[in-house]
Formats: sequence, C-alpha cells, structure tokens
Amino acid sequence: MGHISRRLTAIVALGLVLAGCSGAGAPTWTYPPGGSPAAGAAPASANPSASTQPITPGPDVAAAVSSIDIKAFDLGFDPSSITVAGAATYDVTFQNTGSTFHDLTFSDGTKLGADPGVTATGKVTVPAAGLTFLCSVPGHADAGMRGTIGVATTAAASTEPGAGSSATTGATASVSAPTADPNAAPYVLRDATAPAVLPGTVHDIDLPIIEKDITVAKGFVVRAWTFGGAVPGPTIRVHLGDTVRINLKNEGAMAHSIDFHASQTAWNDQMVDIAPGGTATYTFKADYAGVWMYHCGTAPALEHIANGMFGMVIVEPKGGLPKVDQEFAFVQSEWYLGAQGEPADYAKASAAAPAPDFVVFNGIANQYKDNPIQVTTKGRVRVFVLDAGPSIDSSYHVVGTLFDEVTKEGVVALKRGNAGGWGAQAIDLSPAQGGIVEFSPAEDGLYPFVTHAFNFVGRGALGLFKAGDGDPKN
Ligand SMILES: [Cu+2]
Repeated sequence: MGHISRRLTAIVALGLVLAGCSGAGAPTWTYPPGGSPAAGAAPASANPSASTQPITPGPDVAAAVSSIDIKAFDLGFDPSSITVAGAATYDVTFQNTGSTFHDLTFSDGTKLGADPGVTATGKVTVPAAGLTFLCSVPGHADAGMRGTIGVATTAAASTEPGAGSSATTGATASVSAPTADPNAAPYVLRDATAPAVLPGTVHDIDLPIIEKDITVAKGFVVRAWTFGGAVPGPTIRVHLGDTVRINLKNEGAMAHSIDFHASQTAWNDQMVDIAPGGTATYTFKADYAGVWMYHCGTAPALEHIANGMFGMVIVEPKGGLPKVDQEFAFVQSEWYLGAQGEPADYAKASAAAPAPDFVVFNGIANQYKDNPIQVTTKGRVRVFVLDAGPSIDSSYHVVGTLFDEVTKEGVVALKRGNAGGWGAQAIDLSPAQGGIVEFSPAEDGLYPFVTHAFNFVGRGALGLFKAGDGDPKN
C-alpha cells in the first residue's frame, strides 16, 4: 500500500505544481450565467428585428404569486415557469431537494446556491420584462435546469419598444472549436507503461479530486476535473480477491463522486456525491478479473466523464497474468472542447451524433505519435485497453501486427497455439468496456496504433510503437 500511496502522492504533487504555474488568474469553471448580458445592464435591443421576446405569463394570471418559491431537483426546477403579480422585488426561497449542489442564477446576476437538502433565501427584483433563471453548475442548464419568471400585469406593456428582455433563453452558447493558443502550456506526456500489480491484499489508496487546467492537445487547454490531477486518473492494478479502499478528498469547487465498475455496491450507497472539501472512502473487493472503468457519476455524468473523470482498474485473473516483456495501458476517450481554459462543452458532448474535437489515448491527442513508445523486436507486448468514451466506440488496432491473445470483458477470445490457428486484428470496445491484447513486433520498425474508426485517427487517436531502432532496412 505504501507503494501506490507514494506514487499517487507524486502524481498529485506534480498536479499541484502545475496548477500553481497556471497562476491565480486561472479561469473559474462556471459558465457565465445565461450566456446573455445581465438584464440590469442590458436594455432591450434597439433593433426592431431582434428576435428577443418579452416573457409573457401563461394564461392563468390568477396563479400570479407574491413570493418566489423554487425547488431544485436533479436536474430541473419545480416550478420552472412562474408568474409574479407585477414588477417588484420579491422574496425568494430556494430549496435543493437534489443529491448534488445546485444554484438558482437569475438573468440579472442574482444567485442563490444550496447544498443537497438545504434551503437558501434571498431577494430578486423582477423587471416588467421578467427574468430567466438557470443553474450555473456546468452542464446543469443544458440538462434542463432553466426557467422563466413572467409578470402578470405588464404583459401588454412589455411589448412596447424598449421593454423586451435580452435574456429570454439563457442559452449557453456552444462553441464549435477554439483556436489553438500558441502560448498554451506544453502537454505533460503520460507514461503508458502499465503499473505493476500492487503488493499485498489490502490497498489503501488516496485519490484526491482536483479541478485543474490540462493541455489536452498542442495549443488546447481544458479546465478538467480529475482523479489525482491527471486524465485519465491513475491505473490501479490488484490481484483477484484483494480489498481496495479508495480514500477520496474533493479538493474541487463542485460536487463529485466515484463509481468503480469492478465493484458491487448500491448506487446510493458508495457512489454518493462528495461536497467540495468533503471526504469519503469507497471500499470494494476485487471479486472479478478484468479491465474495468471507474468514473465520476455526479449528474450530469456525461459532463463529468467528458471533462476527464475516469480511469482504469486492472484485476488480475486467478493465478495472475503470465509474464511478458512489456505492458502498456491505454484509455481511449473524447474531448469536446469549450472555450480555451473552460470545461468540456456539454452541448457538443450530448449531441445525438457526437463529433469530438479530439479522440485520444491517455488524455492527450497524438502524444505517442510525438513520443513513440520503445518496444523490443520479437518481444511480447501486452496492452490493456479501456474505452472510457463517454460516447464513442474503440476499434484498437496496431498496424503491422496481429493479436494472438485477446481477452475482452471476461471472455478469453483468443489464445496462442489454438487448434484452428486463429488470430485477431482489432479489439472492439464500446464505452465502459475493457480488454487485453498481445502481439509481437516482427522486425525493427514503426507500428502505429489507432482506433480503426479512421475518422478519429486524424483527431488525435494515433500513436507509435518503435521496435528496435525503428528502421527495418538496417
Ligand atoms: Cu465529477
């Protein structure tokens, strides 16, 4: 246990150093509320063709209220449409009945936040044109946490020129892709070597949750959410039957959680949200061998995974894996870029046909193309592969080799020396699936590895194994 504690501490220390380098002026993780100027500073557009519309109340004017009571749940507001009696200042009661932190951010900038089970109170001034509101926690508004406040007595008046609101939608602008920043910090190469199995049978592993800037490709920085300060989080390798205790500390500014696919536990037992500053211990027994995913499950889980919160667990089969010359671990995942220095763009990540800006191995586009991984000619190479997604399949292939051993999701699909003489060319993994492949480079030279979904090879899913001196001609 001391071994991995020291290693993780080193990773974290590196993370803290890097976070420090990014300076006190590092961007905060919240989206600007509403994506629109604050209503108080935003008179209606003088352009009569502007599409902004005043917020008109529903037909049930009798329902106009004299105070604003809003409940937040995961992930919505109840009610999400409110009509007040007139333009005035109102008392606001905001009750969070959800299981994670939410806020109530009005389009004039007024903001109330509440932890789960907590009720916050305040005041808001509703202008004749009404207000919109949303939860500014990244991803929450796009997942449905939006609403409107209309004004009963001024519905007609609000159609007058100058009375329209510029903040009717609160839509978060979705960026297509930022431009590469030549001043972005260089990326930190991730060592692809698979860790050794942890000694002993009970493992105490400290795993801090850290929100930090990470360069995910040359020129592109994401305000990532991480386990241990890196994307992916540390690879944890244990024996079948070991007990694993993960000691979590949420050093971030928002709630996070963890879900180990190698474990069997109720969702509402150990996968609960950990508030900022909070700690929790997640314990499981590694009862099944495999290449497993772990990830943050805090809503919306899509955003937490898309923003870096995942990693690999390797549970060795009974008796352990046979010794080979070299072992590597690759986690394939996607980046859906927001603006530079901001978290992943939820709207892009949640598209029905997701189009990631980058598909990467071990968090960074093309890092092993730029830094080929040395292997031994005719040596035996074992690769642990996990598709963390969040949404795109992997077809992991090593050009110029074939796999003579394949194990996928508990199925030993291929063994050397099989009676039929079978081999394999790629391992197909859907999100949250893992496998193990083995191959042997036949001669000195370069052996690219890719996902054979080739539209993504040009988006970062390309690395190189270099056997011998890399030159087959000498
Ligand atoms: Cu999280």
